[in-house]
Amino acid sequence: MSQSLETIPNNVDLGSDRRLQRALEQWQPNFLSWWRDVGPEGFQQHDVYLRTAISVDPEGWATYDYVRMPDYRWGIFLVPKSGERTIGFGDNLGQPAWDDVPGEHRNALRRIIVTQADTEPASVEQQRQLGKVAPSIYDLRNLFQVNVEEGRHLWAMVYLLHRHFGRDGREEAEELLARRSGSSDKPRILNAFNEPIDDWLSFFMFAMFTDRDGKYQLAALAESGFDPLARTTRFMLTEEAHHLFVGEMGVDRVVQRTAGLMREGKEPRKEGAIPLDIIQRYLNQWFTLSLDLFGGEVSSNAADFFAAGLKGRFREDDLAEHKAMGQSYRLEVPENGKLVEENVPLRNAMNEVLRDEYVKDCQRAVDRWNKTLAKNGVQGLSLALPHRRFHRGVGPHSTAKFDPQGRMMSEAEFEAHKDEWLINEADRKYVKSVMNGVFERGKMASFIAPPAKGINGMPVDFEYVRAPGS
Ligand code: BYC
Ligand code: FE
Ligand code: FE
Repeated sequence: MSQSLETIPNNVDLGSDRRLQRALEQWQPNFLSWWRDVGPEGFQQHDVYLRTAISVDPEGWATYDYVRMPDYRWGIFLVPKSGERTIGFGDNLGQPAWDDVPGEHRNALRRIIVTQADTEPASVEQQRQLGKVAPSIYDLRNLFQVNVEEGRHLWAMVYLLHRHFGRDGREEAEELLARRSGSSDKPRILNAFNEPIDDWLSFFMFAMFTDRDGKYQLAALAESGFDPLARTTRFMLTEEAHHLFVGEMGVDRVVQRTAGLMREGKEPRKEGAIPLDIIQRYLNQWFTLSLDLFGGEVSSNAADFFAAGLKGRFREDDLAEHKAMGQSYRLEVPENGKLVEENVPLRNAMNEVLRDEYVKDCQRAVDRWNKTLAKNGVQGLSLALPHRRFHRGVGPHSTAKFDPQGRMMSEAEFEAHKDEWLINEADRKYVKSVMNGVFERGKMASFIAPPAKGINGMPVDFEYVRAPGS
């Protein structure tokens, strides 16, 4: 049987608020049927060695044990209040942070929370078919770990909607279970969350690049003047670190396998590994889809969110000033077929300011992958981030075409080269052909090197996922 409400691990004193309890009690069975319908396919009765958040104590916030996914204890945890927090940026700088939603910011906050929330179930839906073709049971377990935690992130946002947004919040919480990734009539809100993820290279790229957008968005919301949002996103970031690890190291292991074969003078394709040019196209595709998630380069929404104290910058505390007034940000934007310089008021460029931090972090990971290539004796070949103007679907750069170096080109030129730069049909077909489920302890699929170590001190060949009755 699934959890009852009393067993929801939480540090928000759920038991004391009858109205909230009722709302969550109604939502919970709908969540579980959503999970059964569109959650991970085929492994619901398996025992999975999962981490479960049980408190906010940095020393012991999680336990590890075998759990069947529908029995996972999706909890609600907010980082505890520390003294009297004040708003750290914008027009309300220095005023006490809000414990409740100020009327004038209600719509904006609801929109931010719903947008954040929508990505969590979306990603679970996108990844639901991956289990069957997992490259190892170590990876299978990591996939499910990410999936259940995205489920918990949905709980975290639904708690805010139920607790602070009344009937509107309850309606939004239902809608979060009604939209579907990739659906034509009820799609998920943000574009990257409607893209298919049906092979593990896409999954690793997604966890690397798209979950990493999550890290930066959550970090910006962790600065929020709406204190419950700040405290819940802070705790979400604790879990997020593992998702990013799964992505970055997953790609690294794919690269390592390919490089190892190249060093031995072998052709990666002949060995069921993934050639570097395909890896590069997957990187190009997922990096640019994820760049779009930061919103337009020039955004009055972003300026309003910052001014109101709803969404700050990455590590706002480390910055020298917190008003972002009287400053500008230099952008190059396409206009009538060429790039022109524009000076944008800094507040209107907040999406781009956050994207800058993100791009730096992505570059660090690409440098790591290139080190892996070099360590394996691969000379003269490397991976690279494409220019941030390339293949954009949101913002001014989406109005023109650019190559991966950021040079503007005609639509026809772009079309002629598209298959060299973005995932093409042959790539998809090939990558799919090497996705064969490997479920023997310690064994790895042909396209990936084993991880350096296991999970929670367990060996790499630990039985991370157990079939029912075994
Ligand atoms: N797709 O003013 P603009 C995560 C819309 S990931 C489709 O530039 P704004 C996770 C926009 O809504 C983190 N539409 O945008 C990862 C607006 O529409 P209206 C998720 C888009 O508002 C992996 C119009 O275009 N969290 O947690 O400044 C697994 C003009 O846009 C897109 C958040 O996103 C797009 N990509 O910025 C699991 C945080 N981008 O007003 C989980 C909350 C923009 O014209 N969200 N539009 O109808 C936000 O802070 C903002 O909504 C955004 C957009 C940063 C996303
Ligand atoms: Fe998440
Ligand atoms: Fe995540």
